[in-house]
Amino acid sequence: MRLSLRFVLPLLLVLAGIAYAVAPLVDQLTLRWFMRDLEMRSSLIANTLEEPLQEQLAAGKKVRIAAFFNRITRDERLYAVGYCASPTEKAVASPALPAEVYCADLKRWEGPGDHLLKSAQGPLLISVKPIVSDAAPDGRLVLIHDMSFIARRSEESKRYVLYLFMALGVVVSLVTVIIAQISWHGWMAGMRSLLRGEGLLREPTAERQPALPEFQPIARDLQRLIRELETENRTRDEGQIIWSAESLRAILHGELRGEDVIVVSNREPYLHQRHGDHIDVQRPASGLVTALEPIMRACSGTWIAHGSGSADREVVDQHDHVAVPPDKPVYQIRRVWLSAEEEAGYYYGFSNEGLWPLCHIAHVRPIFRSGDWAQYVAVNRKFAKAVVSEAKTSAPIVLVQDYHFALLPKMIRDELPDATVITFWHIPWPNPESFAICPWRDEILAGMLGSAILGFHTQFHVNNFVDTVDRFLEARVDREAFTVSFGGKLTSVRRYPISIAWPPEREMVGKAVADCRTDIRQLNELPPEHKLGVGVDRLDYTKGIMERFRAVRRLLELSPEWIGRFSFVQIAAPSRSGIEEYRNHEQQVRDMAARINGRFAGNGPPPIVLKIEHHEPRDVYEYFRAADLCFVSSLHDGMNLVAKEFVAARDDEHGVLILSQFTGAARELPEALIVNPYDADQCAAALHMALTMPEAEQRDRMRLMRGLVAEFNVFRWAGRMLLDAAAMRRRSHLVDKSGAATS
Ligand code: GDG
Repeated sequence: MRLSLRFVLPLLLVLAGIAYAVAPLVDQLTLRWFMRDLEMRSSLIANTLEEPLQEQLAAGKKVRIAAFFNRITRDERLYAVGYCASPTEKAVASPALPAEVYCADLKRWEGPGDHLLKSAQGPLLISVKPIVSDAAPDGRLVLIHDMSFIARRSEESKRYVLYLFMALGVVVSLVTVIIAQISWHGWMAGMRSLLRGEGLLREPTAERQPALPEFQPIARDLQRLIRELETENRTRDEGQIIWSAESLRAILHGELRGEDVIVVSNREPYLHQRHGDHIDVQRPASGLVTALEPIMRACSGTWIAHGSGSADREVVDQHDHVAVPPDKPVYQIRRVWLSAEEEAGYYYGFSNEGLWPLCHIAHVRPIFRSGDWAQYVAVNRKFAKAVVSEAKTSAPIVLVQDYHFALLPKMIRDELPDATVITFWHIPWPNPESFAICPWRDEILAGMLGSAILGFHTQFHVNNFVDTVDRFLEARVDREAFTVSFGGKLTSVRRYPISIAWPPEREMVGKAVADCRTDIRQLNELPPEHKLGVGVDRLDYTKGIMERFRAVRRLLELSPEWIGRFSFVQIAAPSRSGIEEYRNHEQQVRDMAARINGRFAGNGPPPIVLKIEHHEPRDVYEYFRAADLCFVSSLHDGMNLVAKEFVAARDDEHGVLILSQFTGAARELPEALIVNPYDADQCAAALHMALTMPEAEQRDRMRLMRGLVAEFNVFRWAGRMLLDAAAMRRRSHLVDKSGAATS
């Protein structure tokens, strides 16, 4: 409506202007017409009068002539009539002849020029016609017409012109408004339905008109164009996107249009544990779970995982589903049950005694048993079946997580050729020589290459993988595009550095830093001003916990002023305790902590506080906020999320991160104090530097690191992978189409 008014008002103004300009022209034109008519009329009257007038003149009856003229002027338009026999004589005329018209001056009213005379009665038109006889060779008949009727008519015609333009304006405006409204609504509805993929492309229904077949190709092209533009814009604007659960959800909704998203991981995001007569819900200590949980919340898909909680079977429905998170369910877990043999062979054996040490350079020998391998194959197949049964379409997007499922991508592709499998390998990938010791290396590589996208944390791991494939498989490797073509299928191998949710959940950082400092020190019986370091890990030999303790010992040796003034709290979540190597490692960690504490006993609080137990995430964050420093000393780590969590926890911009150079995180957080965990002296120096670092420097470093984690958060990690998958699906649709067109 506003649009219409915006158009109509100027239109009316323009029309009024035109009317104003046109009216005088019309006036002049009509005046000229009338004068020409009157001239003709005068000639006609003169011709008619000539004969009777000649007779009267010949009879010399001037009085009768005057009476005759009088009669004629009863015509209301003929104002006066007169006759001049010669310029020197007085005119014989009807009484109304104006004084300005006299015989001696008749030349003035003859010939071209203005013959109008303005009198008190109004304008008069003077017309002089020769009436010649032998007696009066210069005789002239004067006819004077009353022109006041012309002025009246001119007023009327001006009025009519104005009315005409007003009516025209109203009609044009009405037509404009009606057309504009109809077109706007129609156009908007059309565009809306077109953008929704409806309308022209939809089948006709009772309410909807049938689609015009000739418009369908145009509509399709338009839709495709719009989508391509959207995608291009998004790619161009990606740097501008503030990645959050909402923006991820919005982008995925637009890009994947509610497609079927399935996650497969060994570890489930929620375990149900029985404690006596009640069931507890536990969130496991796992970087992978920490990273994927927010994505599932954003996508509302299905997460397939090993049901390993003691009460897991009690809470699922008949399809082995349970809705989570328990307080506000938004997605579902599909639990897969494993026998003790399967778990022993697939999980503890091949995955954690074989692949885990194989991929980490932590100087623990991998153990490969054929029995474990058989279970690994069988369990991968079991999960592949679960994927097929959970898929709602023939082309789901399946996010396969980690080294437990190296064979799964190919198994899924064999069953669902249109599925898009994205595999993320959360741990490092070794160089080809190291990987070559695996007896089933070719099967593992071929299994992984069933993925459309294969992701690692760092470019270094990407390069190692591509080198390994190049060395051992008959595959075509493109090192520019980082793609591998194997068995006629293409896999894109890319770097997707994982991260954490940003901003951290409110309940994690809700408690003030000062309160965290006080409470944690009280809880651990430490003085209020005691310096505190913290480490949080699964109890795993790759995390370098012993190297960390060695560094603390070295600090106290090199800088004894810290004895009794500094303690290091190590939170270690028990992990894989079914494996001997892990049990031994736990024992070694306990022994070492005890030895160091023993050595410095009697000087106040112990240097090492070892807490081998599961902590709730909120408790972990409370430690992060209470500490002066956080020490991550992994011997080898894909990424290490603890480093990023510590940074996220410190909204006070204080605290120092000491970070092993062998973590993926070290590439992203150079403002941390980067150390070699094998170098105890260097680590001790870093500890001392952290404990004495001025607040301003702490703030500067922390600010930069927080900026990076905020920007490169887990939503970006997931979004980037899923957007790449969506682009890949679009490309393959195009290839399929052009293939069909040319075949
Ligand atoms: C693999 C890769 C990669 C630790 N103790 C407790 C606890 N945690 C949480 C931490 C953190 C997670 O566990 C550990 O994450 P990391 O990244 O450090 O390590 P991995 O478990 O080895 O994860 C690793 C990761 O996958 C992601 O791709 O970064 O390189 O090895 O979130 O806070 N959480 C709770 N209680 C604990 O006692 N609740």
